[in-house]
Amino acid sequence: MMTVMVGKGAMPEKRVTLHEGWQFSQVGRPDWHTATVPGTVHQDLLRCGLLPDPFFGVNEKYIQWVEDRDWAYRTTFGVTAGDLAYDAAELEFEGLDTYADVKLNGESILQADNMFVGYRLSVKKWLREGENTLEITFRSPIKVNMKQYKEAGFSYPADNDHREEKLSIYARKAPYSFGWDWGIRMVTCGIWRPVHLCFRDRVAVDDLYVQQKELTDEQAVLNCRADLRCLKSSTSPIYARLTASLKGETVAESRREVHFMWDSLRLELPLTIPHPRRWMPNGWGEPTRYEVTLTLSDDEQVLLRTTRRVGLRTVKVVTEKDDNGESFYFEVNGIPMFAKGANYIPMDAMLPSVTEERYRRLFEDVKEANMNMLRVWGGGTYESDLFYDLADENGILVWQDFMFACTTYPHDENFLSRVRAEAEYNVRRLRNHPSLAMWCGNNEIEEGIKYWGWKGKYTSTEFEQMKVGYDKIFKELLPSVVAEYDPDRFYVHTSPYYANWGCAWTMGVRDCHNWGVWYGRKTFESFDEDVPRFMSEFGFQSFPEMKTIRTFAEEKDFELESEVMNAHQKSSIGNDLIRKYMERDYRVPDDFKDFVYVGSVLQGRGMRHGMEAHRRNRPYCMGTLYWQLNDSWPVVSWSGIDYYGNWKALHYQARRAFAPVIVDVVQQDRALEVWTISDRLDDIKGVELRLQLTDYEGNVYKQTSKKLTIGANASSVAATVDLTKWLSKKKYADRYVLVTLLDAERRVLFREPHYLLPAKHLNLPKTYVEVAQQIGEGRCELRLRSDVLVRDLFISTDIQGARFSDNFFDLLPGEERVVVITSPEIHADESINLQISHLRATYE
Ligand code: NHV
Repeated sequence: MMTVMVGKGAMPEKRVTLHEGWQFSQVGRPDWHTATVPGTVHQDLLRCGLLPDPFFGVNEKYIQWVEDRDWAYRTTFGVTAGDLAYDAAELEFEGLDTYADVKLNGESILQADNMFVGYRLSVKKWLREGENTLEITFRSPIKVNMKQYKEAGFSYPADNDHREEKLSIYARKAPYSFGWDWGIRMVTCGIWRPVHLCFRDRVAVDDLYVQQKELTDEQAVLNCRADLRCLKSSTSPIYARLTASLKGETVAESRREVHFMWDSLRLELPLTIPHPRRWMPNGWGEPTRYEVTLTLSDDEQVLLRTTRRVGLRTVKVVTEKDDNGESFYFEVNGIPMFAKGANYIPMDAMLPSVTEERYRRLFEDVKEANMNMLRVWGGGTYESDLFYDLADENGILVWQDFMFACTTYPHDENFLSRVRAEAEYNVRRLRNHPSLAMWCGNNEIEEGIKYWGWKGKYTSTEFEQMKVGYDKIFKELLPSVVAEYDPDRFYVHTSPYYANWGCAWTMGVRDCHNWGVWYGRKTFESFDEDVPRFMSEFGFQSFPEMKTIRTFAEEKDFELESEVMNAHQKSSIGNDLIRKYMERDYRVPDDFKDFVYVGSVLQGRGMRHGMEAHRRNRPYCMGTLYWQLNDSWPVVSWSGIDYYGNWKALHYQARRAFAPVIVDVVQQDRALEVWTISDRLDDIKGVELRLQLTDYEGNVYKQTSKKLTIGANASSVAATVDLTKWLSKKKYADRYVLVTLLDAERRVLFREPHYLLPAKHLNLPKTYVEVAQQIGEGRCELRLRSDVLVRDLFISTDIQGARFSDNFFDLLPGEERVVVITSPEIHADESINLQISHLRATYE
C-alpha cells in the first residue's frame, strides 16, 4: 500500500544507477544468464562462456551469428514510498545500442533507434512501491535494416561494411562495428552506457550551457543558460545561484529568483570573471578550468546542484584565400597554433569495456607525445563525457566529426529525424568543453562522391539522389543544428575539404588526407613535396609487436600470410605494401619476428619524415594528424599505439617530431639544410647548434657549431653544410652527422644522428648491447651501453602494456642511456625477461 505524504517539503534530488541484477537471454530461448550493465551482448556471452574469445585466431568468424539474433535484458529494482513522494521520477538512458524496445512493469515506454542519443523518460506513473521490472529487447540491426535494404533496390557504397548486404548505413550505430580496414566485425547490442533513475522535486535542469561572450585580460563575460523544467507549479519562488570558482575559491557569482508559471523556463544568468586565466593547449601552458555551478533551492533547502568545468579560451579556425589556395589553421587565444596529433578511433570493439584507467592512459600517451589535438574520426562514436573531460584536463583540442564515414547515407524523413536528434543531443552535450575546437560533418564522403568511382557504379538517378542526400545532411541539417546550439563553433561539411592526394594542385586548399604514401605507393620523401595546408590524415601500416601478436596467434601461425595473421590484417594490399616499402630502405629479414620489428621501424621513421616536413613548412602548413592513434583490437594497422597500450616505434617518433623544439635535417644529395622548428611562445636565446661528422665508434672527423636564437612559434634554416667539403660519397655508408642542440644552460634540447644513406646501404657495425637491470616495485631501470652505434634499438618485455620511458632510439657509441620500464606487474624480487632488437641484428 502506497503512503502519500501530505504537505511535505521539497526534497533534494536523488539519483540511483540501475546497473544491478541484470540478466540476458536470446529471444525465444528459455535460459537467462547474468548480464553486466553497461555492456554489450558480446561481453555477456563471453563471460558466460557462450562465445569464444573473438580476438583470438580466426574466431571472428565464429561470433557472427550474434548479430542475427534478438536479445532480451531484464532487471528488477526497488522503489520506496519516499521515492514516489517526489514530484517526478525520470529514467535516463545515456545510450542504448541500438533498436531497443523498453518496457517498465510491462508497459511499453520507449522504442529506441539511435545508439548516439540518450533518452530521458518521465516514468512516475508506471512505478510502484516495492519491486519494479525493467525489460529491454534489442532487435537485431540486421533484421531491422534488411527490410530497408531490400526495398532500396541498390546497395550503398559502404565498402568497409564486411557483409554482403550493406546495412550499416541504415542504422545510427557506430559504423566501425560492421567492420573496417583495421576492425573486427562485431555488430554489438546492449545497454552500452549508464542508466539512472532520478527522483526530483519541483524542478529539473535539462541543460546548462555556458557561453563565453567576451574574453580579455581584464575579464571574461559568460552567459549561462539553464533550461529548467517545472515539475510542480507552486507560488513560492525558486532561488538560482550561479558561481564560478577556481581551485575552490569563488571568483564570480550571480543570483536570481525564479517564479515558475510554465512547464519550462529558460534561465539566463551572466557571470563576469575578473582577470581570467586562460585555458592553454598542451605545450603552451596550463589548461586552467573554472567550475561553474548552478544551485537551485527553495525556501528550505538545496533542491539540486549541477556543475560544468569550463575553460576560457578563444579558438578560431582561420580559412583565408591566398595565392596558393586557402589556408586552414587554428588560432588559439589569438596565436596561430601548429596542430600536432592523431586521428582517434574507438578504443575497443566492445566499447563498454573501456575503463576510466584506459582512457586516462591514452590521454597520457597523447600528452607525452607532445600532441595538442585529436580528431575523433567519423566512423566511430561521439565519445564519452570522460573522454572530453580528459581532453580538457590535458590541453588536447578535439576536432569532432559527426559519425558518418566513407559512404553515402539514406535521406528519407525518418533517417533525417534520427540524425537531427543525434546532432542536437551531442552538440548540446559537448559544447561546454574548452577542448572542442570544431565540428566536421563527415569523413571522406565528398571525396568518395568525387573520386571513388561511385558515379560509374550507380544509375544516374541513384547517384543524383546520393548527392541530394549529401547536401541535405551535411550542408543543411548539421550546420543548422550547430548554428542553433553551438553558434560560436566552426563547422565544415567534410574532411578533406577539397585537397586530394591524387590531384597535386588541389593540395593548396585547406585540409588534406594524403594517402599518396601507402595507397599511392609514393616514397616517404614525397612528403617533402606534397605539403598541404593542414594534414588531417596520413598513415602507414605496421604489425603490433610480438607480445601482442602472441595474444591471438601461436608459433605455428607466425607467417605473414597464415590464416590467423590474415584474419588480423584487414587491408588486402597491406602486407605487400609493407614489404615494398621495406625493400626500398631496409634489408628485408626472412624471419617473421625480425620482419615485424623492422616493419615498426619503417613505419615510425617514414611517418616522422612527414611530420617533420609538415612542421618545417609552417606557416604554409599548420597541422599534422597521423592516421591512426590507436586500435580497437589486436590487429595489423596504421596505429601508433596497439590495443594493449604498447607504443609502436611510430608513437615514439611522433613524440620526437612533435617536441616543442626540434632540429630537422633535409638532405639534397651532397648538401644538408638544417632547420630549427619551435612551437614555444618565447624566443630561445643563446642556443648552440652543433653538427659532427662521426663514425660508428664515435670518432669525430669534422664539426661545425653555431650560436643562434630560435624564434618563437616558427621554423627557419639555421645552417647549411656542403658535404663535398666533409667527405666523399663513398664514405656515406660509414659516417653519420650527429646533430646536437644545446640551450644557454648547456642542456640538450635535441641530439640525434642524421644518416646520409638509407639504412640498407649503411655499413652498420655488429655489436653487443650491455644491459644492467635495477628492479624495484612497479619499476625497472635499465642502463644500456655499446661501444659502437646501435640503430633503432627496441627493448621488449613479456609484460603486457608495460610503459617505457623511451624506446626505438639510436644508442650512441660509448654513451650510457637509462630507460625506465613501469608496470604494476614488475616486482622488486623478480628479474624481468628482456629482448633487445636492433637493425644490425636482423641480418648477417
Ligand atoms: O585505410 C586507412 C584509413 C581508414 O581506416 C579510414 O577510413 O578515413 N583511410 C584511408 C583513407 N582514409 C582513411 C583514404 N583512402 C583512400 C582514398 C582514395 C583511394 C584509396 C584509398 C580513414
